[in-house]
Amino acid sequence: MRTDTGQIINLADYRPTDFVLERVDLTFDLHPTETKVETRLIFHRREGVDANAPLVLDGDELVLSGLLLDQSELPAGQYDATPESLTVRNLPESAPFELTITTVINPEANTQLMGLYRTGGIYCTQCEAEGFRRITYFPDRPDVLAPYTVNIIADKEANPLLLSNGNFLGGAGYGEGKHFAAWFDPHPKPSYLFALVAGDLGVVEDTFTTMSGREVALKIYVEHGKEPRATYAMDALKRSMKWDEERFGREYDLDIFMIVAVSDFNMGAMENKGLNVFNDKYVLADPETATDADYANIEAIIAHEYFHNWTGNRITCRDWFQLCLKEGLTVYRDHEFSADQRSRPVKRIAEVRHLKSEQFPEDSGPLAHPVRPTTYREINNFYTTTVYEKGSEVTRMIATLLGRDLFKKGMDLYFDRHDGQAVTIEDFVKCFEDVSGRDLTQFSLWYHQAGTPLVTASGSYDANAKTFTLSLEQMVPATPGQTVKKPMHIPLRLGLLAEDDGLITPASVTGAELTDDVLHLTKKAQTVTFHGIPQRPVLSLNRSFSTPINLQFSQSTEDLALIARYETDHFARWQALIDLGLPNLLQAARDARQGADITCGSAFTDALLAAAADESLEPAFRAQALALPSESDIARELGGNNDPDAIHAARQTIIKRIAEAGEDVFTVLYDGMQTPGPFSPDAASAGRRALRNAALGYLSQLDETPARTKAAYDAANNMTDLSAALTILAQRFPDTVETAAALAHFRDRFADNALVIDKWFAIQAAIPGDGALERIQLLMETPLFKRTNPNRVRSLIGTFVFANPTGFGRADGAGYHFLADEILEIDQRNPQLAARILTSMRSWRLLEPVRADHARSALLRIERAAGLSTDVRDIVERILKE
Ligand code: 0A1
Ligand code: ZN
Repeated sequence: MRTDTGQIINLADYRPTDFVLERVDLTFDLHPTETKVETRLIFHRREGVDANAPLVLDGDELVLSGLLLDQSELPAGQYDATPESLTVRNLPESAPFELTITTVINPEANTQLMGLYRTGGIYCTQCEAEGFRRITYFPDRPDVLAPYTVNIIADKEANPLLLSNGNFLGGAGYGEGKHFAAWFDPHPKPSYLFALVAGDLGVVEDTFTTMSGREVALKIYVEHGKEPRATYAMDALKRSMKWDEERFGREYDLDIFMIVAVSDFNMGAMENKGLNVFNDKYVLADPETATDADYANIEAIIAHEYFHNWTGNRITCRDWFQLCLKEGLTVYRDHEFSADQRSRPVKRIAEVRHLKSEQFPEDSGPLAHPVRPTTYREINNFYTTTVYEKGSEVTRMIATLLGRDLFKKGMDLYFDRHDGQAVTIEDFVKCFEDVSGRDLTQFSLWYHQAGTPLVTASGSYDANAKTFTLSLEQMVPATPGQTVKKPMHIPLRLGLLAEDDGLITPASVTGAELTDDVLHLTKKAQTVTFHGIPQRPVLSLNRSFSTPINLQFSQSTEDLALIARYETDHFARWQALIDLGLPNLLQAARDARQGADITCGSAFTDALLAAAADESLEPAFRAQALALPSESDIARELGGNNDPDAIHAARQTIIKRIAEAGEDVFTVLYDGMQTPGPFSPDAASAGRRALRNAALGYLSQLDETPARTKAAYDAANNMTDLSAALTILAQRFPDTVETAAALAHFRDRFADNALVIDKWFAIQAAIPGDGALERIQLLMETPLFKRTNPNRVRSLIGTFVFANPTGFGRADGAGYHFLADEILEIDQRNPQLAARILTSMRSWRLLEPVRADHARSALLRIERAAGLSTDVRDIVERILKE
């Protein structure tokens, strides 16, 4: 394991390599514990580089077992090899030269799942961000692009399949029960996009004919017997390929596109050129074992990785500071794809929910960093919701500022201008400046300033002057390393709603630029006057969440109720319902803390139930409306001195009040929202299931016994309904025989399906209350708990620490100390996984003092432990920093 070196990498230190890599030839002789890798690299010295400059290659836990320069041995003094680097001196001044490097690595022992490792009996690689250097010495950085030839030799019986990037060149027997295959990828790529897979897998095959008429072979490899569960992923892939042609004019560029599903993977999936590797959770689905959410995730992640072929692979990042160049843009592209495939407003609501519950806390805590950071210690820790989701929001704002046509032109220019290059955020933004003539200097602060801007708004109507005046003020909070902030360019979509009906169009606007419905807030404080307004308007602000800000805008409950009922922007309707509900939840949490009675305003319940019952609204929207902000969302909004038990009690009481007020509505929905006929994962059917299960959740609050929910469990004929019923049983009736029976039944029925057993663990890990920790510890003793499988660890330990605030945050601090023990344990094997789970502590300073003290001492225990990985040390030190 790479332990901490304390080395900080700074963007300001970037400079190109001294040597240009012309081509790469790799030969792998695969063996579970002794794989021999022969790497032939052709370099030449970059023009202008000192003739004495040595070549320095990266390594990580490597041992050099052979080195040739132009096929000849080197004298000992001409090179130095350590596990972390290979330095070669006295290289030709200008002529190209060939370096042949031999390393021997042990895939079986690779528990970090970075580099070449074994999972489920197959060989598999993960090279982003710095995994390639665990295979061979190499200039392992994204601005070194070269075409690759890969030869794979392996035992034929155990590994009938030998895959790598690019197009298949050929294969043959290799004596002694071995065979080999050769692949060539003509598209110059950085090492992080390299992939190799070998083993024995089943396949689902199809073809896609591109817009210029080329036929591409599509193959999805899965464990034998799981082929039928990969057909939805194949369908999603074909839809993604078509969509990228239609929307962005992007055509696929190899003869074959492959996806391999593996069960041990640190992240969701990886966009290796022509050979994506996926966590099997995001490939495998059938109605019996996958929920509607699983289907939607598969569709989105298949699309995301495929879209990387252009945004990430053909045009890549100059350095890892530019990660958002590929990730923010590709998330934006997959969001747009899902919006087109499903319901745009419902998709937007889901995105914003996710952004607020994951990215906003990151941006307001000790781990806050700009979308384009300028310094890092461990790049693995920068695959964050800020880089991904806020990065996507920034791209969305460029589209909002420019409008659809100019945005498309800017993207076309980006693809034309930078194809085959490794570029920066500045290069990306320049394309949009060039096509629009707009100066995006101030806007670019979105990439450089961390922290969620707070916009305060107030409006007043002057009936005599027929004007509506809107005062806006922005404040960007201080974040680690950035205390002074400049005003940002904030594009606020807005609508002036008439109280009777429709939208009011102002005759003119002064004080700010308004393009269509986008108001440009660019100063610290700005007063905007809308002229020619015949009646008092109801202002709908930040429609579609056009900008990722916190908005402070006091609106009357009447105005919010009007927006909730009549806005044509359905996202704004949902937001208005949240704005009506949140004050009730916050007050309830404060009251619960004081032991006072909890109340809930009828304006909120009325509006919520009206939306739930409104048949003109799509069921998926109504289900979203009924899902109240989570306990963590409420904690974030409370902003400090938080007591998870009080928040839980408050939220539960409000849910009960809604259930009481809406019993009739929920009964009608539960009876009426059936989805007759065979299961279909389409968005409309999924929406009906979501609404029906939301209704069941509320109804269960009124039930004295689990009978109704248990009946729903018994009647379920798909995983969405089955897991929803089991979740309600576990949450609402945790200690009943019915719940115990359902949990046992679920476990026995799906014992041989790891992805479903992950759900079984997660459902139990989320059961609130003081007893949760003991439950987790018991579950860890069961033979089904597999410490080496990241999905399993995330489903049990991850769910507990991220999604069970009362159980994890119990007042005696035992949850935090459990986490500390687990982090130290996991870190020995898989630092990336440990560091990610540790981020669950990022908001510890918002806890009330007793819990905060326990949290601090658990964190200090981690910080003081010997032999921490760079990954964990980086996170723990940032989290603890004053
Ligand atoms: N580029 C991938 C995410 C990814 C990053 C790192 C990984 O291993 C440490 C794996 C995948 C994506 O955006 O999908
Ligand atoms: Zn990505």
